[in-house]
Amino acid sequence: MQSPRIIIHMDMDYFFAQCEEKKDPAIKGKPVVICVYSGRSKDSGAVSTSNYEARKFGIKAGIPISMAKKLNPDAIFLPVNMELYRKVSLEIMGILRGYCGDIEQKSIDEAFCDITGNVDDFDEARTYSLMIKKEIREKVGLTCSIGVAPNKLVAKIASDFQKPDGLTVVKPEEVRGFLTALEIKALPGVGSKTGQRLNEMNIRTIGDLSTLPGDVLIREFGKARGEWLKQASKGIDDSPLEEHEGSGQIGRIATLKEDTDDLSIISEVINSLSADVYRKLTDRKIGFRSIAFIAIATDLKTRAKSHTLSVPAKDLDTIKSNAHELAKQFLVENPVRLRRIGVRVGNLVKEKGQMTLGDF
Ligand code: DGT
Ligand code: CA
Ligand code: CA
Repeated sequence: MQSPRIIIHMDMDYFFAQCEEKKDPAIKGKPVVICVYSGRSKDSGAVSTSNYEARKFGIKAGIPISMAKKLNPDAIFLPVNMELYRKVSLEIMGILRGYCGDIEQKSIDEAFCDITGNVDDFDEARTYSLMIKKEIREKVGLTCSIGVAPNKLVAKIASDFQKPDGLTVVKPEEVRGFLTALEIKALPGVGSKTGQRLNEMNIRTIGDLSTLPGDVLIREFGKARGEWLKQASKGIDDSPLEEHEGSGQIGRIATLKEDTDDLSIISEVINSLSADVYRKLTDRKIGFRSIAFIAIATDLKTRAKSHTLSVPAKDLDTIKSNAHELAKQFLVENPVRLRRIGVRVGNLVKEKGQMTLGDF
């Protein structure tokens, strides 16, 4: 039998509002509301998000700012500051990349990581996730919630299960039991319309949904959607990670057989990581402008050393020679023993010119 994948879904807690709390600790503990002002009149616009104190008053994403002000006039109302949130997001994604071979960034505050190759089993995945949470808390100063499961679907549901600052691990044999009692709206992709229709059919929980015959679902929702609902209700999801989503980087990370500062051992691993990265590049017919050597020392801190080329390249030799040089420099500058190392290329370019985020 094929061994299960181990997938992490990380989602930051009340992200925009938490960034603001971090920036101005004086507002922490008070209700904080982040607003998108439309500019039409003083309070026209909608709430982007709110912290958990504000949510207690019913202030949540999507409601009009005027309504939020009625629900709690004393709350702290702030305009969105995307520049700040993007900067924080970059830091967080950088930390995640240090832990995961493959990462798929889904939005500004969430990502999937495949850690199958980084841990032996789901128990170790729990410890690993705690390390990620700790590093994000210590370096960025923010909390997140993590779900660990054999696929993206269940990992996403799990990350939402114990918010904020949560960690939920669902082993393969626990998937069905975990989902059974959850309301159907916990399934990502089941919106209010599908939810309402299912409620009319007397389906309230994911367990209820899993007992419906597939052909009933297909008749009701069409073939593709009906089949998806049936599979999802059983926690089945084979969708792969789309690693490059929004990231503009391709990288591979491996754990060394033992902690070392021996350049000859490290060089060998660099060769195989470079070959992996090169394969991914050629699959997608793209080139790169920057190369980084990633080092995770025994203190588990992720450090990177990178180099930008004057012209784009797409060959294996350039990846390898630069990665070797960067590793050598790194070890001269940092007298540490390494636990994991990685090779990453960035500033990806298509045949013609620079890729934009929209290309991913
Ligand atoms: P959470 O995950 O429940 O602790 O809370 P958030 O605020 O992190 O919610 P999430 O993950 O759905 O969204 C991440 C950020 O995206 C959030 O901090 C603000 C923004 N956002 C979410 N929903 C909306 C919306 O309806 N409108 C706008 N403009 N921004 C939104
Ligand atoms: Ca979030
Ligand atoms: Ca999110």
